[in-house]
Amino acid sequence: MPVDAKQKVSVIGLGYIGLPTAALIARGGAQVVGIDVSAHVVETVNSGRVHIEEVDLDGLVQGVVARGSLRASLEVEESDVFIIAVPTPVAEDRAPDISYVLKAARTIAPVLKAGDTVILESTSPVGTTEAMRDVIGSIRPDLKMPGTGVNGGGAGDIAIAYCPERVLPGRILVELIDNDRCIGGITPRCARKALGFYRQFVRGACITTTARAAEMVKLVENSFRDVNIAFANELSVIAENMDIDVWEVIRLANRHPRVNILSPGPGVGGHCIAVDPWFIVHGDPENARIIRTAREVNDGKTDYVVAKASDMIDAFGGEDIACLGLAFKANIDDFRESPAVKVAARLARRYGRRIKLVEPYARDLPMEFVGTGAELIDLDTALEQCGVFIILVDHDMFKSVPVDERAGKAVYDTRGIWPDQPRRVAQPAPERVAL
Ligand code: SAJ
Repeated sequence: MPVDAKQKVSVIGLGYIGLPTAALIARGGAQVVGIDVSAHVVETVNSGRVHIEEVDLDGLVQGVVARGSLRASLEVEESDVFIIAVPTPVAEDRAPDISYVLKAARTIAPVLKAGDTVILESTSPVGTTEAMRDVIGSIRPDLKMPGTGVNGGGAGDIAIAYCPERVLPGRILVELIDNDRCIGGITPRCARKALGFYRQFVRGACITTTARAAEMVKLVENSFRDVNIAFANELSVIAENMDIDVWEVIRLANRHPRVNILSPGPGVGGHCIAVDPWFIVHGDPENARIIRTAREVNDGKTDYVVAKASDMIDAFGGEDIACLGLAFKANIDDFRESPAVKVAARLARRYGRRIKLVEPYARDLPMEFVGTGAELIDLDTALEQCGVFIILVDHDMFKSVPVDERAGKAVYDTRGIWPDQPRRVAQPAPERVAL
């Protein structure tokens, strides 16, 4: 979709959201500068390459850099629109860390001019966009800030808004264009200004609200999913204790027209769903009871899987163990915050070289396994060599193994991908007869 070619857009932070966003806007026709603190990232992008894995991103970046519509820099410069897409991690005590957002605000403040638009996209605790406005206002007393009367206030000389990304890793370039966007202004006028910008390249509906509501919307979306996965994970433990197949129960319950239970697994991974609920808990610890418990249930599921997998491994003596999958979810090569890595690494520390890792998306042995004796092998070798299978990720390649190829294997299946696997019972060790 065409973007006003006279417009200059700066994207602060060239990560998983910033770089695809910058490249898409550049493809639309605007002049885009990507700002990053890493010289390596800046050099990589300026040479038309990418430092992150995302479907089709490499070709897109190569094209827009070659055409001169995207370049990267360590230094901010004057622009018409500034998009901030920097990390907002949680600290050890689960408190959100918005220091990168405030640092980005301090960095752009000196180059802002009346008429500019500043949009925060990073997942942020409620109130962060206003905090960013106050930081900018304190550095630029000559600019009226929208909203509260900072530097004269009123409508403000610049527009400040919050617009969360909600794209799914692996589909980022598609979803950046097709998904609906929720655009929260510090004032309604700020929201309208940001809306005009997004409408140039977003096909989905763009809906305006306040900055605080938009901040909460993002946190609520990911908490909704975390709570619902926790429900499925809790069911899976209860069903296992009752010797019932949880997958069958969920399949049948979901035939109810208004029930839609998600899938259990070895825990929740990735850098969003397992993190963002803590922003709400931190904002209102007394009342965010279900949200906190869901986090605990999902993290607890990982410990539970380690214990159950260990029981099975112990029951099958000296056999080699295949851990199927390390990615944080199916069919992607992203291992960040992966419960599969956590489970397999703990098993590797306990069982050493008996642990074989099968991950078609990994080129090398991930760091967590160095020195454990565990090794990366392919699926065929695992099927020949291993007697015990711990299924951690539902990659299509694993799902398609026919039942005769896995006959006789002992399987602990956290994703329910081999429902027809015959149960293998461990033989008790033969009693020694005293001579
Ligand atoms: N998972 C389950 N059971 C399920 C669904 C997921 O155990 O039924 C697990 C996955 O295996 C994975 C984790 O949850 O470990 C997260 O996977 P996901 O596919 O639900 O989500 P992400 O982290 O890839 O992307 C999410 C998306 N949020 C929602 O679906 C509400 C995405 O739209 C957001 O933009 C993204 O987080 C983000 O950046 O916040």
